[in-house]
Amino acid sequence: MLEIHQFRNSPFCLKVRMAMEAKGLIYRSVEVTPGLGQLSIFKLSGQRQVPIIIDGETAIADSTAIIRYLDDRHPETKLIPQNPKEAAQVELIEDWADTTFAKSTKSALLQAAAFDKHLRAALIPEEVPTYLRTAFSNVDCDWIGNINELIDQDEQNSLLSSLEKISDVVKDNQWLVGDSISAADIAVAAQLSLLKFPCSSGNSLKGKGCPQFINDPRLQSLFDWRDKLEMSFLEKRIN
Ligand SMILES: N[C@@H](CCC(=O)N[C@@H](CS)C(=O)NCC(=O)O)C(=O)O
Repeated sequence: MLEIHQFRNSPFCLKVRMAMEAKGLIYRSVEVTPGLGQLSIFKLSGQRQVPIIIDGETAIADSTAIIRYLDDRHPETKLIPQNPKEAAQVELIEDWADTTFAKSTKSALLQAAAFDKHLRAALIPEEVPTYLRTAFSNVDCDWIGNINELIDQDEQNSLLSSLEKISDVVKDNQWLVGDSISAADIAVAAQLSLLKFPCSSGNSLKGKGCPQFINDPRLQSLFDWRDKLEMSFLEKRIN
């Protein structure tokens, strides 16, 4: 059976889980403890980052490479379109989501977590010992100084502006590129998880995230679109 080695709340790991679910693949998740646990990732794949997937004797790292690997072996639901123009559009959107978008969502979540001890507590992986979890979630915000000084406000404004445009697109279109699901939809939906955690993040995190995005009425269609996408995977699994 396919295995994904992951940090549960990593958007890149969610991206790979969504790709496997879109294809209806059965897989097993292996939780990795940040730090020490990454030694096993290094042994398996020659690099330390998650996600990796294990398919028999083969280990593949990097969410983008993993999706191409899965598309070659399980072409049922192609996530990279055959049409060259659409394939190019998908690659551009996926690359934006994995880089610019990922960087800005991470800063936004860091900012939100600095002010919300419940969010901080929920974000710490279960694999981390309880005494450390408690200590970390109770740390006062002073430790980070004035977090607003660390946050690039232009970056956050530009993120908001890009998301509003995508939100308008998904009001009238089910998919970002062409007429079927692609890696573009999955990459964007996965990174959105840090702004508002989806149901699949579990009870302690679902619906939590960055209040300035969660409460923005212009982004509601985007979060609804993401939730609908996740729901369609769940229905696929049940049927
Ligand atoms: N380009 C990689 C990025 C993966 C990545 O950034 N993984 C993070 C978790 S979200 C990680 O493993 N961080 C731990 C580290 O860098 O040591 C991909 O698309 O899979």
